[in-house]
Amino acid sequence: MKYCGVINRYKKYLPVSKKTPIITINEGNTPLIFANKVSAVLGKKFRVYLKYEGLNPTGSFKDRGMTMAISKAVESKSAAVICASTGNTSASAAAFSARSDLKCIVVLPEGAIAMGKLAQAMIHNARVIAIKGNFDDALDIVKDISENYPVTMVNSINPYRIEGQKTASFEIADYFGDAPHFHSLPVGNAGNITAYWKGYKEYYSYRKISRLPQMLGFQASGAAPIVKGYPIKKPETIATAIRIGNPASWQKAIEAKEESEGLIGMVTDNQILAAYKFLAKEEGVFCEPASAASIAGLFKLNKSGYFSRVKGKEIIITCTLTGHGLKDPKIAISCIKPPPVVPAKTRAVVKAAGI
Ligand code: AN7
Repeated sequence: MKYCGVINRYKKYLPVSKKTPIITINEGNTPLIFANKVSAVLGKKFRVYLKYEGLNPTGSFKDRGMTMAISKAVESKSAAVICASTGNTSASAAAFSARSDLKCIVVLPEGAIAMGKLAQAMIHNARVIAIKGNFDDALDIVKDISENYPVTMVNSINPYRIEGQKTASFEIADYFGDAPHFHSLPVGNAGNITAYWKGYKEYYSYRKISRLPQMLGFQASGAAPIVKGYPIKKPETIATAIRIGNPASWQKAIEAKEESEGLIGMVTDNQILAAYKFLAKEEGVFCEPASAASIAGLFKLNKSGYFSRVKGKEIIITCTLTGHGLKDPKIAISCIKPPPVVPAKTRAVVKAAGI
């Protein structure tokens, strides 16, 4: 059967009708990759799978929610959409707007967006505005504008975003024929953990799965308002995607944690980078730093003995790798030594290669 994006595939579970014009770039249908070496770290009975959302058309999970938000914006005859973003939302909003006739306005924190994401928003022809403030300031402004001007907000406060993003849980459940035992993912504005939990709960209510996973969400320790219990005025982390001090879906994230008997924890930038490099070096999977928080979190929990209490023969853990590594080439390059430069001679190359 030909694949035409998440709305076509999961229409039954989404608030769309025959009248909804479906704006799609064939998002979704991303691979679940078995992570042999991550699993080995946790122990024999653990099977860790990576939901590689970096393989979406704009390189992040945001496309799942954006196909819904933009389709509904077009259905309601909106002329323009607006979002605040740490980068990926803007890249996705710009791309889906380009496919429709929507004007796309993007408000970004100046100097805090990974280069790939900024390039995407601009090449897809969004009106990009950088503010002298952080993501939380940008979100406040965008809320204000969408309440007072005829523009549709496409941040994850827009309920259609969450609806689209929940399809990632459906794909995982369809793959295994049931839910995983644990699901780990990074938490920024907390839209995605909200969406995944909603998806799993809906599938459970339709009896498509026989159990619910425990949700494990991870913030960066310099931007961990939910863990600390108060908004962070000046969030800081190398994982710019999740550099958020006052998440919009804060309460929903707490519900996901409590209802699923999971947890929301935090990982340091060093732990994030270690997991990021581990995935690249040991699994051949390149994700952006924020995405690696899901694996850094697993490693941290594992060290603390969290998984040793888990009963069962085979424990399936899925981890969302939310964005592609190429989004943030600067970070990758800063993690490695520059290559040696040698004379243009076979002998010199052989020697430098250590053959
Ligand atoms: C790679 O693009 O908030 O907890 O404005 O880009 O649903 O916010 C991005 C968030 C994780 C956190 N990983 O997801 C934005 C934005 C990556 C991300 C998150 C983001 P949420």
